[in-house]
Amino acid sequence: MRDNHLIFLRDTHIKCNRPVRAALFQCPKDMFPSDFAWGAATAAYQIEGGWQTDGKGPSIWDTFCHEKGRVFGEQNGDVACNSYELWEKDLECIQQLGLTHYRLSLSWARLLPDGTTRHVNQKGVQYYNKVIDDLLACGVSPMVTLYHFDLPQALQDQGGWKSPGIATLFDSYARFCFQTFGDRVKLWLTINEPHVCAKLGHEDGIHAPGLKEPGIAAYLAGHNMLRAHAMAWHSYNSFYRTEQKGAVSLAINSNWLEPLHAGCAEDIAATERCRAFTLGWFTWPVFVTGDYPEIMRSAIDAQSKKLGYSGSPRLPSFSKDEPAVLGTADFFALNYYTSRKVKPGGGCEKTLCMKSDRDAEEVLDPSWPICGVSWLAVVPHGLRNTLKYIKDTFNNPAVYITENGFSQVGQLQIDDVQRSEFYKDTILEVAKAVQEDGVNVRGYFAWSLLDNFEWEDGFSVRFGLFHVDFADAKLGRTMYQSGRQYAKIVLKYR
Ligand code: GBH
Repeated sequence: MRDNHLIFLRDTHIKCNRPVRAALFQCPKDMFPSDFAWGAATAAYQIEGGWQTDGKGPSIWDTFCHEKGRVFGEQNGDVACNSYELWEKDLECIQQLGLTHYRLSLSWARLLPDGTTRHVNQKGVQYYNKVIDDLLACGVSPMVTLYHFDLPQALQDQGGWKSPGIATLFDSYARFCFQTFGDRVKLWLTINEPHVCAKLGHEDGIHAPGLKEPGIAAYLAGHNMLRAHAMAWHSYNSFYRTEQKGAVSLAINSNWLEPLHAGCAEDIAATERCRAFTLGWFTWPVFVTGDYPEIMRSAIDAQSKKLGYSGSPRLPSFSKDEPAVLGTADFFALNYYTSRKVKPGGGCEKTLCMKSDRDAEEVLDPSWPICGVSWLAVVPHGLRNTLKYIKDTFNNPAVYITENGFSQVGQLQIDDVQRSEFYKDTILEVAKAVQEDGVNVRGYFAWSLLDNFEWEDGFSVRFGLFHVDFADAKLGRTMYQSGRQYAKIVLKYR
């Protein structure tokens, strides 16, 4: 298989069947593989600021935030944590946590202001070179995401993710990054959460580019994201892998899903549909069949027929003349936050939309605590279940948990006891997945290193292991108690 030569992804030295105790710190030191990645994650638009500094081009998030009514309190990422200027402060935070890995994303428009390689912004290259070199000098390995929601506005003006040509433009950008940084970066993610980019950006309109074209645009955008990802993976495979010896994947977000009523056939079927339209949408093409899940396609086609839609199939097909999508991931990258119960719902909508195609509604279990933002029900065992599902469904891949976290809203609480407990509880579930379920988990990245710009919620939702004082021009970073807790965990198990 492709990944045989990826030494660091082999599972041969994972010790399994160690006793997993009831509390994390009672577990032996070798509960996790010795080369396990202990990290934290961020994304360019959420932390960098410097939105037009040193020749950076605008991205769709710059545009979106500058429109009225898009983001909580009309806030934006113009300055955010100012990591463009304060990177060394972030590095101090990383060192205080004792991390082995740091996940960051590159701003496409900072490197290529109009999105194309016709013009390279050397200041942008210098910035990321410094970040990467500083990390390596401190013994921290970078994991780099090429795209975390921030398309260059110049490319949106040409149709963005809805335009088929975006795939080759993304591929050129990816090659440029492999060429420029790949001597030092060994873990790559092409696109972060294509599901979120496609649906929130093109169906619901609550993320940039703010399109509300239900039932059509999200499927098209998602399709072009998969084509773009596949092209970039093949470029790496053909031109860079032998020399650079890294690994490339895409980050998949997924809730853990269960039928609302365990024995109810309708709820079970709704759960299957819901899974197909979320996790399945982007994993079946890459890991399973090279095409979308059959139940997704048949549901969409049936709904088109029922509502008298006569255009070309809303869910596109992959062309045999293009690089195959199947097999284009060297590992599985999972962003896990929460769980949902599922029942039928939405199928009676009278207009085309994903809700009616999917006919499955996600609801909360009242026993789950809601922590911070309303969507984040805290269900640590949902992570273990998801990991086991990934092992069983995708033929036991190497898995990195590329995001997982807990948010805070309202009154600032530096002694965030609940979040500290959350990290212990969740990482214990990861230990069980490794030891009791034999899942080949290779790393865990907390979201996030810093409080940052939380998209449509602006700065009102805080996910950081470090608090950032956005009211103060110095943007001081202060470690939360949960940061100290995570540092203790990393120190014991790294
Ligand atoms: C991640 O997405 C992002 O990758 C990251 O940038 C972000 O900061 C982090 O989560 C924390 O939110 O209001 O019911 O429509 C996680 C997936 C998808 C979870 C959108 C919240 C909105 C739920 N997110 N979802 S709803």
